[in-house]
Amino acid sequence: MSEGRLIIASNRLPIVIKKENEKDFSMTPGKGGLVTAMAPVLRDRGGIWLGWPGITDEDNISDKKLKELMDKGIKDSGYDLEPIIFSQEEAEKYYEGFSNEIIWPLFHDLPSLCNFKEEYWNIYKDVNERFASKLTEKAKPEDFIWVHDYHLINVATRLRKRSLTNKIGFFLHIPFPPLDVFLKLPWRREILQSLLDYDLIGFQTQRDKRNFLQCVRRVLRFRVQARGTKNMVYIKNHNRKVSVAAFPISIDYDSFAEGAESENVAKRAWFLHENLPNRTLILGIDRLDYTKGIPFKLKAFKRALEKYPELHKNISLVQILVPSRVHIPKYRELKENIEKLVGEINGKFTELGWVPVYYIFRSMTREELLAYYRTSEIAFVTPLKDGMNLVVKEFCASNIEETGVVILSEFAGAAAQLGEDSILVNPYDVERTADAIYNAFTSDYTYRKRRMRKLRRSIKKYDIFWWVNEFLEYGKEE
Ligand code: GDG
Repeated sequence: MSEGRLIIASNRLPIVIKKENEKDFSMTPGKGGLVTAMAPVLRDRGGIWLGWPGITDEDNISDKKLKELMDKGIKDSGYDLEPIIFSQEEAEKYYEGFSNEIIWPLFHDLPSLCNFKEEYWNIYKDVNERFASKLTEKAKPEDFIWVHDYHLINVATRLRKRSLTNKIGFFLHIPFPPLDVFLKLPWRREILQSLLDYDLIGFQTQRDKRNFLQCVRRVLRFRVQARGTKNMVYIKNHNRKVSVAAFPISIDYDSFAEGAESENVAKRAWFLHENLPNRTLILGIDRLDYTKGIPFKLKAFKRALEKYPELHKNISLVQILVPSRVHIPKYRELKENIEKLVGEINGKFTELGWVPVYYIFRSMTREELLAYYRTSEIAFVTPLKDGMNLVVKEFCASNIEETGVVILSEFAGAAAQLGEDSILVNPYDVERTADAIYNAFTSDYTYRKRRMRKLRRSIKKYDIFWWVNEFLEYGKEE
């Protein structure tokens, strides 16, 4: 690969524009790990980030206003933003439809939640074509194009049709399902063929990579060639060689560790402790999503209180639920179900001076989040399936006293890296997860210290900067 610029395409831009009223728009710059990690590379190599700023054509933003907000969002960052504004129909059928009602549930092994509609697939391809058209316009032949996630799987196919010869990489942030689940997708051949139009395909874990390779072998009957290194395999797609590897995503470890030590976070953490004295806090932070397994988690907590009376008055679950996709009926139902379970637990067990579950339904500032991470003794991370799960890594990085314990679902991508030093659970197994809570609660200091040190060391070593470099290094290989 050449040393050209880096061109990133992702569904969302690293800024969000929102219509406030008839005349006004607001702009919030993204602060996630991906933006932080990409920023230095984009600055060094120069580049462009393409994506959706969050508004549709019905919001009627003027070109001038859009440019003004874009410029403000990336000021002095050394790269450009290229907005793709969707129509209302595209937002509904490509984003909410194909991406979130088909790929998202299917790839999380929940085919019964899929709404397979041909129309969604057609609009998905159209939107991928729009990204490809913009990329063709902007990319020079030596630039490396890095496409992110399940919304844009079809982009490389569209670029190849336009005879673009750039090296193109793709990273899937969510899991790749096993063969028997993937086979249910009506467009299974097209999706696999689309992925094989990339030069490099990155998955979160070896599990996802294996699932993908099995689908390629069985559905397309392609040969898969292992190379010398453990991680990398090649697939011959006609006259091109496609590289496939696992790259577990991570966080900006230092910024969490340093943030947790800051005075403001320490003050907030102290305040939380003051209000909840002599109590072990077990923390869950999840986006409102059925893949996060929150009802099972609550049932396990309830079961733990039933089985182990010594937990009464000595432990509280802080469950932070971050609003997401709330206009979709399935998500609203999930929220109601969660709130009903919280009500049941608190109704049954609350005593004077002790509330078993603190339930918070809103977004947090980063400082608040860090204070909860720092104050809690146990992380309770039990998704039914998750590409990686960054919350667990953030909890460990923020656990500067190194005495925290992690209860982790074996179905989170993070389990491959952190499983050995966590208490692993099958989230569907309420009885054993309840026991895991008790074990975490009663685990001794030396045991906690040893394991948390190892967890933190591993997350520090393989941080988000490692991840970006690793992917781009592989991208350079011939
Ligand atoms: C997808 C994959 C994969 C959450 N609430 C607040 C807040 N957050 C931040 C957390 C964390 C992130 O959001 C959530 O990341 P996860 O990894 O847990 O989950 P997804 O959003 O589903 O992400 C996942 C990830 O992509 C990366 O590849 O790990 O498997 O599903 O960083 O801190 N941040 C703030 N306030 C909140 O209220 N500030």
